[in-house]
Amino acid sequence: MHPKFTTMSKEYKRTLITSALPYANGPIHIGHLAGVYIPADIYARYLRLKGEEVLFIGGSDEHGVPIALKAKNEGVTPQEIVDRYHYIIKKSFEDFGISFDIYSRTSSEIHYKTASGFFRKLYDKDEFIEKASEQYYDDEARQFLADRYITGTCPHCGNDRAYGDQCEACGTALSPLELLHPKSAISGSIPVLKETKHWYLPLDKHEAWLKQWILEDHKEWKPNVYGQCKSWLDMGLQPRAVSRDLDWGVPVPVEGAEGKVLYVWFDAPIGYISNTIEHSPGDWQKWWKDSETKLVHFIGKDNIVFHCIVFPAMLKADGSYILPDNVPANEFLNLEGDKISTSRNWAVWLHEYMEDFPDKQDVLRYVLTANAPETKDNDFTWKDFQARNNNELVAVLGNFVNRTLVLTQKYFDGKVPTHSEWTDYDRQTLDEFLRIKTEMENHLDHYRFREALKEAMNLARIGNKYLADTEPWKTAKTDIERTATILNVSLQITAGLAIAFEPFLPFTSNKIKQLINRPELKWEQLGSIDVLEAGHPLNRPELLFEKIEEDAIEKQVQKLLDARKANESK
Ligand code: B3M
Ligand code: ZN
Repeated sequence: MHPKFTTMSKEYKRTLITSALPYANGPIHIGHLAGVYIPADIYARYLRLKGEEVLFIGGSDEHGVPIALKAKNEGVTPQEIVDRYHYIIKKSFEDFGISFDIYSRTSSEIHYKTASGFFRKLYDKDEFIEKASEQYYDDEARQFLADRYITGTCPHCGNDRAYGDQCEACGTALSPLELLHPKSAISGSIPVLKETKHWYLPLDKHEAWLKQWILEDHKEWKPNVYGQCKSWLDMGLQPRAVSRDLDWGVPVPVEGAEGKVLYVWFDAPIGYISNTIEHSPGDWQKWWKDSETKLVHFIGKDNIVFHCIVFPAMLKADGSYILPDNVPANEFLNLEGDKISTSRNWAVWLHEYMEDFPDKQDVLRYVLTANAPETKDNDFTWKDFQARNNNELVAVLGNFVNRTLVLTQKYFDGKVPTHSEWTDYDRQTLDEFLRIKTEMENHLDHYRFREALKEAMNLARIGNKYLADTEPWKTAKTDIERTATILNVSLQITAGLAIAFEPFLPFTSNKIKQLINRPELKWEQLGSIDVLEAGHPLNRPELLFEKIEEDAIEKQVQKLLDARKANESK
């Protein structure tokens, strides 16, 4: 069993859910979906189903050096790059039913205004320190070079294509000054050191309250999140630069700061606020400035420090904002035993999945949740995808719903039959049915989505076992009243499945609701034994899922092998 969280969390009135803003410099893949967007969507759907007040924020992160660099390499403007990917990403989220209340972007006017105003308030409150330092400058291109714009030889392994921030051959984090034989990635010239001024957020000044807030007051955070925060805090926090010399981003709103923009990690989280303002210009403040709002950030593990330490410090420095109640970050999803990598094209891209498996969004949603990297890195394999589809979705969930509806069609003309007295076994089944709701709530409330999904699937298993044990196709020959009771129970369970699966498999849930002719169902009705009243007409049965054959899987595996080969020959 799961230990009960020593949760300090209080009663809230509403929930603001944010999900990491993906960089708009490429399409998105299953790793993004599994790590961030599916969990956030499950949570948002669950709370809405309970009738709670929820706002679910998403958007594209459109600044930063990689985007500027990609634009330079392609000879287009950064805006063209982000325009290209923003819409592809947005479409993928729509395709997979990620139910954002708004999906906007950080190149929007409102975001520039919000981020700029945020900086300016902190600047006016003297929350930054100004520091001059020497940084590499490209005399030919006449600009300062971001770390990524400088290449050179790694002092540790001798790789001559190391970047100013990292050597990808040996994985060492570097600073540009450590590189041997530095070269500008823009003009190819040798950069010179030149003085430049930047603004820093003095995280060291925030250390004491952050320690109290996280290490003492939020012991209930996931161990992976808590542990990472603790190790940062134990090392001691340093001031962090929040501006950069770059020509793509939100300009630093201070006189004499020409050519400087806000660091992407400063403006991106403010994007959550900008998108809220864009969505509810009249009452956005209740989402961000009312202590009765529960703020939850869904992110991947590489974003933990920014959401648990840096952004809260920014919010605290402003003084008028709430802080997150939880940051249920996930670990990483691997693909067929290897780290997912955009540059090596080792990924399952969502837009390609949609082409290869149209109308099977829920299958992917199911597999990615059943196998979510909640507590450790996990692996996606096509074999597992096929097995879960065939052995669980088809054989358990689909099979139960279909048998129930077909039998009702056959013996009761597609109308919910009246039940007579329940047997002990019926009661036992209905008790188990009722228990599912409590179990699921306990898991969902604590961000354990795989466990919650397991319980939903258990409900379908309970249904299947009930049909197998009571054999209504046999009783139909001798005792039609008993058959009516069995199918009534099975139909109530079917309605329960439509509710239980809604957060996870929204397309399938809608299909079940359509089949049972009950488009509106609420979380409260899960476990109820009279959701479908006697005589209620059902629609014609249809299959919920279909088997995925060997050749479809082989094609996907081959696609990956081809990508690997293409990459090796590069
Ligand atoms: N774009 C990093 C990422 O996609 C970054 C997240 C921003 S959340 C404010 O991993
Ligand atoms: Zn190296």
